[in-house]
Amino acid sequence: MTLLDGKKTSEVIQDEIAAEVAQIKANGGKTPHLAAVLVGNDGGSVTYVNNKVLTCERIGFGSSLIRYEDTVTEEELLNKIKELNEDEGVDGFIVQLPLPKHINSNKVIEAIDPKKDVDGFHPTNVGRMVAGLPAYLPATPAGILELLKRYNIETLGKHCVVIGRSNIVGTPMSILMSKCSYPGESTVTICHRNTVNLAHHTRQADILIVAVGKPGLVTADMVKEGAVVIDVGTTRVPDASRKSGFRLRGDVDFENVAEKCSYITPVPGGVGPLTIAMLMMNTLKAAKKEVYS
Ligand code: L34
Repeated sequence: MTLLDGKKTSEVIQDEIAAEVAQIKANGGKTPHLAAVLVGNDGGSVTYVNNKVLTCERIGFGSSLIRYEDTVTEEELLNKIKELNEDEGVDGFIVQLPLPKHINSNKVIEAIDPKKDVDGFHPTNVGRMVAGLPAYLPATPAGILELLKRYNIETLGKHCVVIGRSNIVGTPMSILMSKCSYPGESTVTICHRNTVNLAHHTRQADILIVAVGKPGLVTADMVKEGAVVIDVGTTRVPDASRKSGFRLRGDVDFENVAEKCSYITPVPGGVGPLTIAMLMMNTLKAAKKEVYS
């Protein structure tokens, strides 16, 4: 079994980006700038966004963090997005999800200029991705592709089973794994809460990608010997022995599943850090006007 080391891979990618940024600056180019909008104080969201801002600093990007109480109105948020769309200093920006219930996330996402949508959530980028046109790919699926690529994992002709159909991970992941270029060329099955006999499907998987947010959902009996297992879940569960009072758990029963796998991602230190690295990659592309000229 080989551990897919997301933390290390993320650092390698960050170093590559940092070198390119240094080059851009040395040539008198503009410093890439990412802005992040964070609403409320959800512990996970605060951590992830802080990690994004810290990573910007580490690799030489400019960054701005715009925070709102969870009482912010949709109108205030839409006004900020308009401002960020027009701000020439900002190459790309994200609105961290989830948003409070009184705000329509789809409306917020649709307000973002697709050229600055480095999360790849705007329907224009989603459509362009599906059509195989240049687009910002959502960071988590892009991170998983990058991991498969950097560990030289064969995907052609493999059966890839994706559990979860979210707009952020499951749906784009399933599309990307079926594309006709590496990593892709897989036969894809999408499972979700109404799938009958989930284990029947997961046991057919050469590559199993789990993005549900239910700790321990995937047990050893559900996994084929030699499968590649990608665990996207990062749920905080209470843990009195930790100073923080919680620990992170993936959707996969790691201890027992790991013994059966050829490759597996840990949680933490798997897909999470790569999500951040790929957001940086998208921001660099935005600054270089690589996706939209
Ligand atoms: N707009 N909303 C928007 N864009 C995104 O790309 C996200 N996502 C998901 C939630 N909402 C979003 C993230 O940023 C999930 N996500 C994310 C990002 C980073 C990490 C996990 C999820 C991460 O860094 N995980 C670390 C542990 C961090 C910790 O200590 O809690 C890990 O090793 O898994």
